[in-house]
Amino acid sequence: MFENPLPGVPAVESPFFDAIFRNSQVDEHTLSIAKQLREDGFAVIEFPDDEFDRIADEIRHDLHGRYDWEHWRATGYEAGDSLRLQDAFKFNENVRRIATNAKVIKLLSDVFQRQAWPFQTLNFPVGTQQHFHTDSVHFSSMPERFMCGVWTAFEDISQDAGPLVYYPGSHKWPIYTNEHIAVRATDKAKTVHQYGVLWRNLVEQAGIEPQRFTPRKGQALIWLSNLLHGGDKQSNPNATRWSQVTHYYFEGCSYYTPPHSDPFLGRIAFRQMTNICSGKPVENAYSGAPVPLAFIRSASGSASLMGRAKTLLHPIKRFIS
Ligand SMILES: O=C(O)CCC(=O)C(=O)O
Ligand SMILES: [Fe+2]
Repeated sequence: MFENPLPGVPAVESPFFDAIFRNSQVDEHTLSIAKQLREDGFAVIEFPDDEFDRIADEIRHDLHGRYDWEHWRATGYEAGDSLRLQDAFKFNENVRRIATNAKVIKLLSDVFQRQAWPFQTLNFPVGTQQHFHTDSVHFSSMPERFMCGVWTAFEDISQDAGPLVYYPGSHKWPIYTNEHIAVRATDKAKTVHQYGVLWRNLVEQAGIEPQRFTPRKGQALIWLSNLLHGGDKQSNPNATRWSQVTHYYFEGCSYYTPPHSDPFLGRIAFRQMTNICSGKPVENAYSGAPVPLAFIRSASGSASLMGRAKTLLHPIKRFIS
């Protein structure tokens, strides 16, 4: 029996991928998704819920009145803003149902070979026009890469609606944090700006082109934490792009926000996360044991312990040109 010498690397991104999956019980479909994620950083699935169509329609109907459409049409659209509703699972059972879908959670857990749990939902009725970024900047883990997103289409999505864009293969690049771009957490404005500069340069240097996700209703795209992705320019102001993203972490990690952290200055912006399935807080852990609360408090210091997952960096309002 193969004993994985790197349990702190997601199986899907491990140098021991072949040996891990040769010995695992995963089915053909799961293995094929794992291979696509490993190679491209993303994979497309049919959302595994027999009642998906009805649920998607109900969510659209129920959330419609919660967005400030008037303001968005007047100024938001031109400014590259989006309409978004964070953590609607707290009051909408269908949003919760999508986020806690047991088949999706099993798929992710099999692919990473660690238990997945959802921690945040975002519901979008229109394109986000959000600058491309890696989610590992917003939601990181120690060890790194134990996070992913599942983006699900609630309607057929066309090119003019500002679809999701992503750079296949970019997940294989290193994860860059403050020390690499020579900034400190205390210098917030500069930090945000410099990550954007880095991403643009990385893409240019690699000479890779983005792909666009123009799915049918019910298709979902899974991305790995370091895949560069964002929202394309919405060229048709009347188009909608109803969708839900659920972000997942995996158990046995510490959860933190790198741009707000300088570990070598003793500052770590820990997050106190809640598992949407259980409604319970999840302990920050390191190599098999919990991180003491006193340490979390002192390391978080001015970075302040996050009570819940939030998008901490203001999305950079610049669409992909
Ligand atoms: O839907 C989009 O345009 C991007 C969403 C995104 O980046 C995220 O949820 O992590
Ligand atoms: Fe993202």
